[in-house]
Amino acid sequence: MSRTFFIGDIHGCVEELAELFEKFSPNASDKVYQVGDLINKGPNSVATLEFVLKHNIKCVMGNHEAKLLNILTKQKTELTPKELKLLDNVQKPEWIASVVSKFPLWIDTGKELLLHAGLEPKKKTLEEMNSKEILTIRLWEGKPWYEQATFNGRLVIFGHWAMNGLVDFPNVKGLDTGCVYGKLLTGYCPEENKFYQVVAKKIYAPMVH
Ligand SMILES: [Mn+2]
Repeated sequence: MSRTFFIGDIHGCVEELAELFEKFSPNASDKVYQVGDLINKGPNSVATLEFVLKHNIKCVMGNHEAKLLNILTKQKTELTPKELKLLDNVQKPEWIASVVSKFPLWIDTGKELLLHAGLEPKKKTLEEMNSKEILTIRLWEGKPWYEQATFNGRLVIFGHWAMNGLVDFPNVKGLDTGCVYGKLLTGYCPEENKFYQVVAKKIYAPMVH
């Protein structure tokens, strides 16, 4: 039986990504996906994307990829200090942009729905949802979005919420376990109903929002 593997937020932690990938050890018929936020904050955004391309890992857009794409549409003089910092944190921003601009906002495998932050409650279709919410939602009216939204019986898989940590309910899995903050990189295989985890080699960035 072929397996599916979903990987959480990487933020340039390519060594931990390689270790997690090795732990899962996909064969040729297995499919590997990633929840977005591959770049920025951590040690090596370029090597992370090279790894993803080499191993045919299918990724959705994260808010950090979207931010970089937005930054590159502006003049340098228009950028905020935070935007300049992002640009400074990634090597080869133009090359990164050419790769991540192809990432979709969501991937529907027919069994699982993969997106970066979550679903906007009270909307029936993904097309109706605000893309900003898909990329950044955490709370909706003061409560986690996943207590208020489901999607056509799919297992919804998301990242983006390192402070909240691992989310493990039958219909929803949250995979951002803060690797770049010195915690864990997490993957999930639905066929095995199993989480795979790797401990971060160090604290690469302080946990702030
Ligand atoms: Mn994010």
